[in-house]
Amino acid sequence: MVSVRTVQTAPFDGQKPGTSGLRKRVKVFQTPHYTENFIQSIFAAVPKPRTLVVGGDGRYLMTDVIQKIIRIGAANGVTHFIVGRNGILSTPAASCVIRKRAADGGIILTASHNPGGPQNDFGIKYNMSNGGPAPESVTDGIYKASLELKEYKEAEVSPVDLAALGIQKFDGFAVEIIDSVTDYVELTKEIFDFELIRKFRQQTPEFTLLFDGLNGVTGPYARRILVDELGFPESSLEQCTPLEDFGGGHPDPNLTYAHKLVERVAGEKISFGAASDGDGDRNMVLSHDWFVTPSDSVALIAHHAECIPYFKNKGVHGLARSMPTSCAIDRVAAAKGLQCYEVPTGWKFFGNLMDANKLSICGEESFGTGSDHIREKDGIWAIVAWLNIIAHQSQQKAKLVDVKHLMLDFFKTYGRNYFTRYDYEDVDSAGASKMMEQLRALKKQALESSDFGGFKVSHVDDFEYTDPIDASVTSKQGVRVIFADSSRIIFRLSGTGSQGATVRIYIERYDDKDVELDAQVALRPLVLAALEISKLEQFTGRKVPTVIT
Ligand code: VG1
Ligand code: CO
Repeated sequence: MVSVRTVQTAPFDGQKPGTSGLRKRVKVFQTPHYTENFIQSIFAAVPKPRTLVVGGDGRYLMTDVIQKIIRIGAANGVTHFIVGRNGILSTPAASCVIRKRAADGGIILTASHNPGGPQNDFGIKYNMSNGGPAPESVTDGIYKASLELKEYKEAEVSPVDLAALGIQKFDGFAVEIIDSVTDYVELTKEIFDFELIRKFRQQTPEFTLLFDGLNGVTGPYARRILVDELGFPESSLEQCTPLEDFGGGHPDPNLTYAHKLVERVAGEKISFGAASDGDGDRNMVLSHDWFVTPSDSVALIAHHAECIPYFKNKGVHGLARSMPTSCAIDRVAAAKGLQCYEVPTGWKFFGNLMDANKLSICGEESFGTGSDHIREKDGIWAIVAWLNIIAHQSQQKAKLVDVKHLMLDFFKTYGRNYFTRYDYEDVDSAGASKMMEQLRALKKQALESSDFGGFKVSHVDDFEYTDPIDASVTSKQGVRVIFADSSRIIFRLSGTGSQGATVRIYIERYDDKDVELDAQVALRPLVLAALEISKLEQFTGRKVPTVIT
């Protein structure tokens, strides 16, 4: 057995995983013992893993932390580490590898769409043997362990060569370095009709594609799938080299941070533009004449699911969305006679439903879309799903059915759920908490007697979720103000930031007649109502949002 040393330490405050793992400034993770403490707390709280998948989005500090995980993991009973080459595994690829290789769990190193580099963010997340993020019962256990920790154990081994594919044997454990992309590409090929997409691309030269990896982890995955497998030209890829600091950018696929893509798609009249975030689980889809909201995207995929071989073969068992996500997908579920679940924000809440075979397709308004093929949201999956649908529809109609026409057709069937989200980043935490307290105290009667541009309030609550499978209850998930015409305003605080607080306001309105309005115009009266109800400016001092999506 390899020799193990025990290191004395003291607990740190605040090692509480948020919506998706522990996210802090790199500098915090560099505090002596900070990272080791958290890793040891994971091993103290989760069912003892013997086979553990390790990888991340390539951001600054990642390879150092992988070496620490190997040392501490080996000292805590892990006998087989499966690590992406050079540490690289996108979040969906890590989920895929855990499932495919029947690992006991995985540690994913990412702060997702948060900027990277020495001055920015790092993150650590634990996934269970189903490939999905640890549920709250487990993350609460990790936090509790972190508060009581007095020592950690580490195996005394020299650093592992993360670049050499194959198995490296140590005394009592082994480290297997795998290609970062292969397992994931194989799974993707089983899900979609690659042959159909290839044929469509060959026969439709006017269909142009541009994918922007935002210098996150998805570049190599996109190249293998879009270029090598589907035959799109190399020039369809932009910013597809993973960089430690994402080139200094914000690897978040939305209209604000993916502006290079947005400008090129508009300027060059590109038919299909797409982007993914730092760790590859988010996606954005647009064309030169249409921006697809994530809420509409998942609804459209659900509507057309049967043209995707995976769903054609397995069937669609149910749909779901996070609470703030627009209700477009509910309409698809109703039309297809499927159950539609509403869960709190965060992908971890979909896992139980998927494991119980009650959920096939789901999404979040925050550019997260996915299915039960894995237990994470999956950026590339969503993009290929769109290509599969476009190829299929175009074949059916014997002409190019583009993004805009797909969406307009969808609205003709279901009407349109206009949606927008306003984010106020890095606001004073005390002010943000006071604002939420005030919102929690709101009463329907009081709101009804005020006038919000003619909107009548029908329901106010702080969202609480009871998991239909294990009956666990998650409360205080966001204040909802629902109006008589089904419009909604939702207020919640982010659980992924590393500094201050981020206030999110989600606004939605349904219209079955005017479906081609500008969303900001269509939602303006509700935005004003939201600002009035929340007294946001009074509590936070902010006049304008940092990001509108
Ligand atoms: C945000 C999104 C949420 C998403 C989470 C993780 O959380 O709103 O929908 O699941 O990020 O996504 P919050 O608590 O900041 O609103 V990712 O791509 O960071 O793993
Ligand atoms: Co992400």
